[in-house]
Amino acid sequence: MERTFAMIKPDGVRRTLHAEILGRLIRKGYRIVGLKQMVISKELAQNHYAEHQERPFFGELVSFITSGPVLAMALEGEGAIAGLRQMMGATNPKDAAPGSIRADFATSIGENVMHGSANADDAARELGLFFSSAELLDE
Ligand code: FUP
Repeated sequence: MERTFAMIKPDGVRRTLHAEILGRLIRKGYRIVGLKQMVISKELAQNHYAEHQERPFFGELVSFITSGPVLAMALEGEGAIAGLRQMMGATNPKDAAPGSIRADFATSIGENVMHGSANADDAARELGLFFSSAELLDE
């Protein structure tokens, strides 16, 4: 069993895509072990996206992700890290596989509806940034 961090970004929350996206994740078989709608602080955003801090889009990325509430999730399931990435599709919605969340709901690379941890190290780091262990269901 793996755990991964997922998040509906402010564009997806503003568009009330909660049920659509949670429905897909639950039907896939993932267990929602943590869930909260929250506004990300600038500090948390900079930490979460630290790997991009030298990139030209970093300022816009931080300002977008803090622009309104996100829905933060901890998901559990077999192969959940890679499986979620497959369900999300490529970062740029124009390259995302047909039927993926980004292909179906997003048009812009900056506002691409959803985040999912890229690998096991990121999953552990991001789950720790967003959730305390008391907020997560037991295994
Ligand atoms: P992903 O793991 O698919 O979310 O993609 P990245 O970690 O590469 O990028 C994180 C976020 O930075 C993306 F969701 C959107 C933003 N981004 C841009 O705005 N422009 C880019 O060229 C690349 C990423």
